[in-house]
Amino acid sequence: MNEHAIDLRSDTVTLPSPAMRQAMFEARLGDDVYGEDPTINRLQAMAAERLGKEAALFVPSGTMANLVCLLSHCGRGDEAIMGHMAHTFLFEAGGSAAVGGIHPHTVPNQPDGTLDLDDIRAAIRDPNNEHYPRTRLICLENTHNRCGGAVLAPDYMAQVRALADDYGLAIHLDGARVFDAAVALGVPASVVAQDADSVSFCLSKGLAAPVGSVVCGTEAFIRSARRMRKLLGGGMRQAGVLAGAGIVALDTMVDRLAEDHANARRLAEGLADLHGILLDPVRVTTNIVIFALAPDGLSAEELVAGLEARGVKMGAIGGRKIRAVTHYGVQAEDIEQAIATTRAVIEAAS
Ligand code: TLP
Repeated sequence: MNEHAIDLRSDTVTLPSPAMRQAMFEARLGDDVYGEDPTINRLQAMAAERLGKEAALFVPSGTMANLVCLLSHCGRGDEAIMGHMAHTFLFEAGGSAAVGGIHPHTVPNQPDGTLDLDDIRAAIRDPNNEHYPRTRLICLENTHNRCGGAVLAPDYMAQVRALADDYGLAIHLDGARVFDAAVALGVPASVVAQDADSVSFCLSKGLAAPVGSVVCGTEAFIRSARRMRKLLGGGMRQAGVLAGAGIVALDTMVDRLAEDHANARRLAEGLADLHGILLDPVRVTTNIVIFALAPDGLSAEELVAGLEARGVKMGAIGGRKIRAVTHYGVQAEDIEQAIATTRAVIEAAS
């Protein structure tokens, strides 16, 4: 067995590279609430440029990034349309409702992460009917976490944009893994984000920075997001120590995401060959592998416990499903080890 645990629970477990630690040590700092931290200002300018937007804002987490965006787009009682598997709906503690009084209106996520255009259209309210909340926003997620890292294609995004324009709605893109989408599509991240009014992305997932996310949009939108960040307590003073790592992440960690995608595909192929694992490897196009266990075998919790006892970590995500995520801390040989260990746990139980 490898001496180190092979941790496939999430790409959030990545540790900063030596170059990031050095950049953190050397970062020039100032008070960012005064807008005076040169390292944060540089990261924000880089992020806006990469995402093709006018301006950007550094925030502590992906959760806060999405929340400042929703609070900037919607007032109390306004409605935001989102997928029933959206991270904003499932895993952000209901923040937009709790803090912003925003009414989430879910429509089904298709297995490829999209929302059916007819479902979106049917969810949009008649603004002249006083019984209804006012529809303001459509939220999309790219790549889509709970849909197995699925990538939304630019032409799908363009169709949602046209629909949103017909009804005067804004689009927010939860792009926590937007660079994974860009690498998988072979396009710049600005193309992935071009049809969204606002986009959030995480530095602390596949890009391996220790902390931080960035919100991008128009100058006016970012002024509002900045106010919302303050309201949430997310103004962080000399946070250039964090942004320094973020700059290195943008400079050095984007192209290597292709390695994570190859590792995820290999993991999916290896797992799909095992008895009792239900998985179509062709659907794995980025760094997330979600598979199900056949009804007559081990439960997800049992398989995860068996793996952990042998030094491989994956996440049971409800029902008979398990998630494994590849990242900077996982090498090709770890993937072979993870497949062999999964085979051993399944064989030991049968
Ligand atoms: N996702 C985490 C968990 O919360 C599930 C993970 O391990 O994948 N948007 C998307 C699409 C995300 O996947 C996540 C985190 C977030 C937003 C929130 O980011 P953080 O954790 O920085 O608040």
